[in-house]
Amino acid sequence: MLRIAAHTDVGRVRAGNEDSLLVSDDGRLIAVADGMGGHQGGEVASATAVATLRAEIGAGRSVEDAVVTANRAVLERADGYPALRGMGTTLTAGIVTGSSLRIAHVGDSRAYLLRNGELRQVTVDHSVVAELIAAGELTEEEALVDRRRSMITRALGIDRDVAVDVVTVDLRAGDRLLLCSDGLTTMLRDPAIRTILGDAPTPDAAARALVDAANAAGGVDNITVIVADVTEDHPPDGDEGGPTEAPDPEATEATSVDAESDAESDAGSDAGSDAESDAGSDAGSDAGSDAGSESVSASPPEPASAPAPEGAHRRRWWPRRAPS
Ligand SMILES: [Mn+2]
Repeated sequence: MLRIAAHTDVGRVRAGNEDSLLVSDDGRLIAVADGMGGHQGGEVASATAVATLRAEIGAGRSVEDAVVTANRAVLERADGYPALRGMGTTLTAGIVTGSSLRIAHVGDSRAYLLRNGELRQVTVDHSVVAELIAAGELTEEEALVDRRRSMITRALGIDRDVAVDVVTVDLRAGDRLLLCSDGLTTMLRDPAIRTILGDAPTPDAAARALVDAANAAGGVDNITVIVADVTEDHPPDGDEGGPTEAPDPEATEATSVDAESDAESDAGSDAGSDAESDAGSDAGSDAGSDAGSESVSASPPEPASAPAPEGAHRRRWWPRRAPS
């Protein structure tokens, strides 16, 4: 089972926190979502995604089906609210089943595994820079300062169909898991994350230390982390599956861990100028040695055409597919 701590922080630049997180009461379901969109859109999108995820898992759906439903929920939430149009969110969700963690993932939030002192990213970023790195057109170093670094190639809330990556991690006692939004990973490189994660005595200490370090490095974005330690005893295998009636997303509320915030100044605009060229091919999805990876509900790619939705500042949608 997991011993979990979660922490979210507005950072030092943004005016509001558009990240959402979820830790279920039974400690089996964890998720991070990073919203995008003007006005309240980003907050609404990420909160809608995690609330829907929780409801769907509660209704017995698989984690990947729950993410597909969360996509529709974000889309439908914007219906009739022009201010919310164009909102979207990442979602990285993990559920413990038996002795493994099944992760469903869309966007550039991340899941990491720290095992025997080694840190491994177990999700693939759905971002322009990750695709360029995979294509050999950009180095990791160049990506850090590339103005396209906040552009994502997959998100919930953009299209009726969404491709969801699924990664399964076999858990071992002593493993430490990290789910985080890009507000952590744009501030801290993997070696720094590994050191902080490895040194902290408890998940709570690790979560706080990671947020503190991201803020110390600038805190230019909202920072959300969930740290989970795998302990010896696994609970009886949970039930995943078994159809039930449709859940009401409004009936549940996402767990949110509020953090002290020192928001100041203006959210500013790191929105660079707009799209050019082609985002290149899909990033390969080699999630590492003992993590199986697959993709579900893939939809055929459509030609890029529409511009990024107005108001989608900060986190930006890369319009490889025309938003419906
Ligand atoms: Mn972010």
